[in-house]
Formats: sequence, structure tokens, C-alpha cells
Amino acid sequence: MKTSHLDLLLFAEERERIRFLLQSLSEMAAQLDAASIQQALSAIRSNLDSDDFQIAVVGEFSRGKSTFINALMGAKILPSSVAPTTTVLTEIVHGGATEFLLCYRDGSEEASISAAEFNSLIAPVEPADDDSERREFQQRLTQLQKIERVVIRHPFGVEHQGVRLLDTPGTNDLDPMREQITFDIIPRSDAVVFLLSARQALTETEMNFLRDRVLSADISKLFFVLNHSDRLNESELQEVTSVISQRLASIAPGAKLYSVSARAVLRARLQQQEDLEWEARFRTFEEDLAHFLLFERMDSKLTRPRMQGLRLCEQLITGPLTCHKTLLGSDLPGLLAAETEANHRWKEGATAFSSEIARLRRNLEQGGRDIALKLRGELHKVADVAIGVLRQGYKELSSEQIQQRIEEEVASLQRLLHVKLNDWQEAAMRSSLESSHAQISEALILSGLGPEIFGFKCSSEIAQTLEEPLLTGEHQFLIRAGAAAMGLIFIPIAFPFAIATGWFGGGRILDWLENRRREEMMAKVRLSLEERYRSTIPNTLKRFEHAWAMKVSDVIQALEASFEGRLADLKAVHTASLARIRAAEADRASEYARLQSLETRVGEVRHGLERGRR
Ligand SMILES: Nc1nc2c(ncn2[C@@H]2O[C@H](COP(=O)(O)OP(=O)(O)OP(=O)(O)O)[C@@H](O)[C@H]2O)c(=O)[nH]1
Ligand SMILES: [Mg+2]
Repeated sequence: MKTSHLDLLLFAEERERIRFLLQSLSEMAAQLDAASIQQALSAIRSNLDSDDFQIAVVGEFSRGKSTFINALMGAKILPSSVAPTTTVLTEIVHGGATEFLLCYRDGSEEASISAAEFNSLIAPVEPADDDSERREFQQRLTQLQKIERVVIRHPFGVEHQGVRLLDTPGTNDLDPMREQITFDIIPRSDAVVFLLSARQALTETEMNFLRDRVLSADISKLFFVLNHSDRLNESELQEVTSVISQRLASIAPGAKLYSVSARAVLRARLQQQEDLEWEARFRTFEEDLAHFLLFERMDSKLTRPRMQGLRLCEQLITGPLTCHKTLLGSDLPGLLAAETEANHRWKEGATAFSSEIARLRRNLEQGGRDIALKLRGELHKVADVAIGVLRQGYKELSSEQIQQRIEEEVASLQRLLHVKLNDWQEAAMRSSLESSHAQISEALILSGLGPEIFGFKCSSEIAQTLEEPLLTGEHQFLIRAGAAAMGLIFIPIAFPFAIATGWFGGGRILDWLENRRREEMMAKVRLSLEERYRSTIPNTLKRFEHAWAMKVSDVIQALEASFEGRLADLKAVHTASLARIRAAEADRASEYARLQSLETRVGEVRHGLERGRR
């Protein structure tokens, strides 16, 4: 059953009611000189007004996000592979026929590219040795950077009408994509599908991401999907499911976990065969999703602005309103004295704050140097492995097989390094922030801003701005380039060797020549690999150092901006109060009554928002 006309009317009515409440709250914030609250309210209202319903599919790379969406659509539309694949945001919307549309960062659009063009654009394959193909590949990479997102129109379930399904790059992917996922996509999404892998039972990084970036964004509906379930037997799967469910329960009570195999379902659907076991499990998810879209979608669209509005009511009362009232309690001389004292406190607080910020910056910079050192060691290990594989595999393998071997060996190491680097950065950020936490809080209290750090959990939330600037793209390129170089070297060497073979025909000479040529080839290839892997290390380190420096300055700037913003709010309250009280010296009672009535009205808004809560 679809959403009825009555539901739509009720939805529209409730949305109007919430809009009205938020609007009154915003007016009161203006009367209380709380500019930052007004700003937050205007963002909430514009989200409330939008009719789109966005579902983001997120998860670390290779969890099967693209395969999962393909399975949902019953068509292989999005590219997928063992190596990190999805490089741009892809938006799937309901449409009459399948159509691919590129939206560029500069606002321009390119209509209807073909499926093949889309695939080669999103997951470009590094050419082996052809110069013109290489140029084309580079052009594609450049074009890719300019693309903001790809929109795919595709006919799928009627309940999905009006829904935007987002395929995102791995959350442990490169900057700035992850930042975009964290700060833009998740906060704007109405629901999130969080993909996990049965082979890696909810890692620490996933837990942190979930807690700090997804749950904190007031997402009203979250689906947890345990993909790759076919890789375990039933008892292993049960064990993993129970471990994950327990871990999830600690941060997302009542969360339901769907064990699926997106690959099995996609395969069965493409071949139009029933895979009864996996199909049934997948359907459970699909039915819940359809139920949600049909019956709960609209309600969920209203939940978030309600929650956010309630939080802002609280902030308005405990912040600006209380401050106004406190100031009103004193007479003019008292107020002036309070003003002088506040000025003094603000100054002291600001000094304490900046000296702590300077210390924090030094700590973070040291943390970055320590990580760079560890990273250097790990990159050398990767180079050793790449060269080691060549040494072992050279005799019996073809150059293609060698290429594959190196890719497999190095790709798994890189994935591990990705995770490690992420953990090191997060740990460095956390420990530096935690060690500064007490002093920053003191500076805040001194300035009269209250003990909490800018209204967010300092360590975890700020660590959001921090992501791993790793190597995937470049390394993939290098792996392939290394292999291509091997191919290039092999051909000129093999050619004279073949002629010599024909000429002499003798087995021994053949062996001797073969051995020599192979040794020479081996030496050249090794040299080329050494160059490719080792000589890139300084560059990779530089990139890391640069990215870390950017993170550090982002974090510091965020702290400073927040401090300054709140201090400015407080100063504005003081100034306005002073002016008002000076003017209304004669009748302070009326000013008090005004504040009292504002407080009552904020209370009414709060009550109104709570009334809609389920
Ligand atoms: N065995 C098994 N393999 C799967 C399953 N789902 C996906 N895969 C495989 O896992 C690999 C990664 O799948 P993708 O769909 O590209 O994963 P992704 O999360 O989109 O990866 P990125 O775009 O790189 O972040 C591919 O080789 C898929 O065929 C599954 O349920 N079972
Ligand atoms: Mg993908």
C-alpha cells in the first residue's frame, strides 16, 4: 500500500507546524542576540523544506557497497572490484530508462554518457604501455577530479520514487572525499545503510566512524548490513553476527543486522535464477526498506529537525537567555563592574586559550613526525615485498602473472597500511586533544563559556577532520606502471633471444642464453621496481606531511573559530544588555518580564517539538 492522501496531508500539516516552531525560535534567538543559533536554525529549516529523501550507502572500501546497490537494482550498473573502486559520489534516482549524467564541480552537466563510458570513467584501468592510452588515462583522471557526482536514472521499485540512493567511496578513502561524506553527505541524508563485512567483524575504525560521524548526525533511520556473509559457514556467521550485534548494542541499541551476500543475489538476479538462501535473506532487508519508505519515510523526515530544534531550545535557554537574566539582576554600576570583570576574564581566557592552542599545535606536529617515521618504515616494507614477489615468481611466471602477483600481494599490504595509518592518525589526534582538554576547558570556564568544549565531544568530533591521505590511487598506478615497465623491458630482451634460439638451435646455448637474458631482465626489472617503489617514498611522505599539516590547521582553526564565535555571542549579549538596561533603567521590571516571556515561549516551542516526538 502506498502513502495515502491523508498521510500526505498530515505530513504537510506537521511539517508546517515544525517550520512555524523553528521560525518562532529563530525570532527569539534574534531577540536574544544569539546569531549562531539563528544560523543553525536556518540550515535546519532549509533541510526541512526540501522534498528529497536521501539514503546514503556508506562503509569502508570493498565492503560491497556498489555490489549491494547493484543487487538492489537487479542490474550491474555500478562498477565493483577487489581494489578500491568507487571514486566519485554516485546518485541513483528513479527514472524511465537507465541514463548516466555527469555533474561537474563548476555546476555544468553532461547529459547521457554511455554505460561503458561511465565504467571507464569511474574505475579507469591503467593502460599497459601505450603512450596515447596513457595520455587518455591521465585525461580521465583529470576529468574525474572535476566531477562532483554522477547521477544515474534507473527504473526501480515504485516505493523508491523520490528517493536518492547514494553510492559513496570507501569511508577510509582519500581526502577530501571522506570529509565530504562526513560533513556533507551524512548530515544531509535521511537514512543511512551502513555496510559491514562478515570477514572483519566491526573494526575499531568502523565503530568510531559510526559513533562520531553517523550517530552524532541525528540520522533518523539506520540499516546495518553484514555483507560477504557467504564467505562464512552458518556457525561462523552466527558467531560473527552475535559479536557485532553486541558491539552495536553498546552504541546503537535495538539495531537490526541483516546478513546478506550481495554478490550471490546479484549473480542470481542477473542470471534470473533463484538463489533461495541468499535471496530470502536479502528480501528481508528489501521488505524492511520498502516498509520504511512506504510508511515511515515521512515521519523520519520530521524527526531530525525536531531533535535539532530541541537541542537549540536548550542552548538558547542555558546560554544567551540565562546570561541576559544574570546581567539584568545587577544595577547599572553593578553591571558596569560586571562588564569590566567580564572583559578581564575574556582577555585572560583568550590568553590561556591561545597558549594552550599553541601547545596543542606543537603536540600535533610532533605526532605527525612520529607517524611519518612509522609510515616510512612500512612503505619500505611494501617495496621489499613487491621486489620479493618478483624474485620468487620470476622463473615460472609470465609477466602478466607477475603483475597479478604483485598486485595481490601489495594490495593487501596497502589495505592494511591504510587501516594502520588511519589508526595512528586518529590516536595521535585523540591523545593530543585529550591532553589539552583540561586546559582548554579551564580557559573556557575562565571566559564564561562553560566547561564543555564548543558543544561537541572534543576528541572524537574534532578527529573527524582527520583522514588518511594515503596512496591508493598513486600506488595502484605505480603497481601497474611497474608491471608495464616489466613488459616493456621483457619485449626487447626476448626478441634477440628468440633469434639466437633459431640460429643456433642448440639446447645448451639456449639454456645458457635464456639464463643470462633472464638474469639481465631480472636485474633490470628489479632496478625498475626499486625505483618505482622506493623512489616514491619521499613523495608519499611529503604528501602525508602536507595533509597532516592541513588537518592540524583545520583542527586548530575549528577550535579557534568556535571559541571566537561563542565569545562574540557572549559579548553581543553583554553589549545589548547594557544598552537595553541603560535605556530601560527606569523600568527594569519590563525588561525582566520580556525575558521571562521569551523563556516561556522557548519552553512552548520545546513542548511543541516534543509533542511530535514518537
Ligand atoms: N564473496 C562475496 N564477495 C562480495 C560480496 N559483495 C561484494 N563482493 C566482492 O567484493 C569486492 C568489492 O565489492 P564492491 O562492490 O566494489 O565494494 P565497494 O564497497 O563498493 O568498494 P569501494 O567502491 O572500493 O569502496 C568485489 O570483488 C565484489 O565482487 C559478497 O556478498 N560476497
Ligand atoms: Mg564501490
